[in-house]
Amino acid sequence: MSAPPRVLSIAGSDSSGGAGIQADIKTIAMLGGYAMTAITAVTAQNTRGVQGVEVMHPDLVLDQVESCLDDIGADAIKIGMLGSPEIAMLLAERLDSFAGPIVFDPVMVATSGAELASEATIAAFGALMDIATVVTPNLPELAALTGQDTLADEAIYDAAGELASRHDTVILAKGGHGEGSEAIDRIVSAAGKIGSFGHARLDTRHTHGTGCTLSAALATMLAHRQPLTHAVRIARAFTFAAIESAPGFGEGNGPLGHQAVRSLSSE
Ligand code: PXL
Repeated sequence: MSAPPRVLSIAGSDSSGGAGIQADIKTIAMLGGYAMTAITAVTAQNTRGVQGVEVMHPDLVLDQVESCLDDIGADAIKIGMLGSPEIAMLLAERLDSFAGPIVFDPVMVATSGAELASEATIAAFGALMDIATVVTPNLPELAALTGQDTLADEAIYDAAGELASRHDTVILAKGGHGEGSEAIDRIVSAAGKIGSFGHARLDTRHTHGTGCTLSAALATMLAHRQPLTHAVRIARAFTFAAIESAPGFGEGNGPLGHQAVRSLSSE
């Protein structure tokens, strides 16, 4: 058996196991990758909300990254919750020389509504978008990153294109927070539209960790050396299947059912 592709997740810990580092490890492992982690913040959290947060010292975050890259190495990196602007800036500097794909999920708010990034941290997102291969904002995040309150459907491509050009990256604008019966995800590079994927909107409150799952799945498929649009296709299929397999835990926005999804990487 050949060695699994190595994926480093740099993100926050979610004690309830639905989002953040925990969702990433489950996703990476289910898709045949080897998961490593650098924890930026520890949250006390459940399906109802976030009860506490402690952000790691920036040096310890960087030490975790260094420990992984210096010895085992990584075929792809996923970046999620950052914790502080200092952590964001240090990571941008350190990962500028990383040769593999970097997926940056610009996490701002949890599904429960809890704030996961301060304004100062969001202001530092630009440096990470500059070094990212793909950035995966949802619609509220895309609006915020382009200085708008909300985004009409017709404005999504332009906003994503503007962001892609400004940071010379690819934007996967996730449509899950939009209106209508179909959720449309759009992929745009600095050179223009790459494609779009639609899926019937799923009517469920169990979506805690959906963004983390999608970005970790995308990083894993890129680590498997899949071309970008195919990697997005598999990552979406995995995420939708995990939503459909949600165990129904908790009184709020429950976790996905990562364990129920098998062998999508060989599809
Ligand atoms: O899905 C956003 C997210 C990212 N990181 C952590 C989280 C969440 C959502 O709850 O808890 C640690």
